[in-house]
Amino acid sequence: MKIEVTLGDITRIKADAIVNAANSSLLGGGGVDGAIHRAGGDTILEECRKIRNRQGKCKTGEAVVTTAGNLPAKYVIHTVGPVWNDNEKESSELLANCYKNSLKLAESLAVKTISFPGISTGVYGFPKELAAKIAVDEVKKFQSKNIEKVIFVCFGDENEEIYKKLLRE
Ligand code: AR6
Repeated sequence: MKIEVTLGDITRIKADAIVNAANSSLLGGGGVDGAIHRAGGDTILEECRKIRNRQGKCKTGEAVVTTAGNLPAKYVIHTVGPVWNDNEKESSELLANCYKNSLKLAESLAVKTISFPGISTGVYGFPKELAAKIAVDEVKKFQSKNIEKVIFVCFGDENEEIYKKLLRE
């Protein structure tokens, strides 16, 4: 799998699947979640509602998929990151699960390209360097037949430098 790092708004990045840093309600919120629902349109929320009615809330670390509405993608994979709570081990495992479960779902949908935001690194307060290390480790560990490219989309120079440094190592 090729790994790319890019700076910008994830709603504008072309990829088969884009990952959303959602919350357990699956009914939208601020940050990247708000941007995805705004740019993608109502069909994403409608599908999220159906998933909610079927399975209830989405647990932390898990992932569900909807269509991508008006976004330049086929799917939005919604995953719920952990709120950083100083229990580094527990938070790290949960964040790793977000990447693992999103990649598994993408793989099952025969996705070739997938873009990730920095899950949990906004209002959920996860330290950015540790989050990027977990993201890169999980992608490198993942055995894929279908996924050709993973794009880490950074929303600020600081994050971009963190990923680039990790990928140089
Ligand atoms: N494109 C790419 N990255 C973005 C964008 C964007 N358009 N907007 C923000 N980011 P956050 P979380 C970055 O807070 O910490 C929501 O209300 C941002 O700079 O969106 O997982 C949900 O509904 C940061 O690096 O998500 C949940 O309630 C990263 O995306 C809660 O926030 C994640 O920031 C989830 O919190």
